[in-house]
Amino acid sequence: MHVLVTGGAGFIGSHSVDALIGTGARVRVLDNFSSGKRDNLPAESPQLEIVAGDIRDLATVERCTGGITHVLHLAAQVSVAASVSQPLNSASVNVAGFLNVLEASRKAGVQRLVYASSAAVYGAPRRLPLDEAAPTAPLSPYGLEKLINDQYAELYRDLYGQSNCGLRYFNVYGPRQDPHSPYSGVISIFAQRLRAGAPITINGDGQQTRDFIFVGDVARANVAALQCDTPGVVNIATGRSVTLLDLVGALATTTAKPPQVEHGPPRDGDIRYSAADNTRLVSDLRCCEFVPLERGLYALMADGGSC
Ligand code: UD2
Repeated sequence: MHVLVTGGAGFIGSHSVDALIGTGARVRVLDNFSSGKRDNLPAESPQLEIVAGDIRDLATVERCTGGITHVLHLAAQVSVAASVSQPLNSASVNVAGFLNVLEASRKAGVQRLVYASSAAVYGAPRRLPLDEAAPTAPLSPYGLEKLINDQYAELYRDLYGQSNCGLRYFNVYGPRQDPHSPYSGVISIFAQRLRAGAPITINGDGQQTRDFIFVGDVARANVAALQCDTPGVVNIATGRSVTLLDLVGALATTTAKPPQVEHGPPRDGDIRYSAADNTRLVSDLRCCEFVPLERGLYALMADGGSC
């Protein structure tokens, strides 16, 4: 495979690049380094080429798809909050930029396109667990943009027979997730505060549930999705949800001192319970083993360790 990874210097992107290089693939990263970091990528690899550029520029994307067999499209405006405060900018990256990648991939005759969708397309679940046929009702421009991606991808399958697949990531955690960014997940925030010996704040009673998946598992799923021809959308989750209190308990086993826990008010618009049906991930992408939460947290707290 000769794979173009857009957003390859980011959190999920850089782990996917590592996994792809591990399979022997050649990789071309396209990243504008707005949130991605050069340091996330291997210092030197004959298999790796890095292009600094923006997916909003069609000519750049077209140049980058030259000679490419597979595309993993992860570049995005990933902040839900920023999608609310700056919807035009968000759509320019997440809709127009996505379309550039879709169209350039089609014109270049790329064999397979895999792109990042999101559990945000489901909004507040009406029934659990969420399978891919669950009703979609995004609560933010970000969620809507990802849903539009799914619809465009389906249209390109129908119109042009393009082989593509959208991955609906649930709560991804692991090394290289930036705890300071506005879209930081709760685990990266808690890990950073525990390392600093600072208290952690649980929003509400801590009984809310999430499906936390280790980034190494996500990278493996990305590679598996590139290597098969499964169409449509696939939930990327472990199939096991835990409460926030359970999460704190698991984190406590990785630290010498018990964490100081404070409770704040529930977060506005917070989803109470989330749980994923990952049957398609297991049966179609054949990803059936997931790093247990305790082990993933240990790797994270050991700073940058892998599982
Ligand atoms: C994800 C998105 C969020 C929004 C939501 C829609 C991320 C990081 N967050 O939120 O922007 O799209 O999905 O479904 O992608 N929490 C604490 N203390 C903290 C931080 C968080 O208690 O310091 C709680 C938070 O209130 C929530 C849980 O931890 O109940 C998980 O929060 P999250 O932001 O990691 O993920 P999620 O799924 O709520």
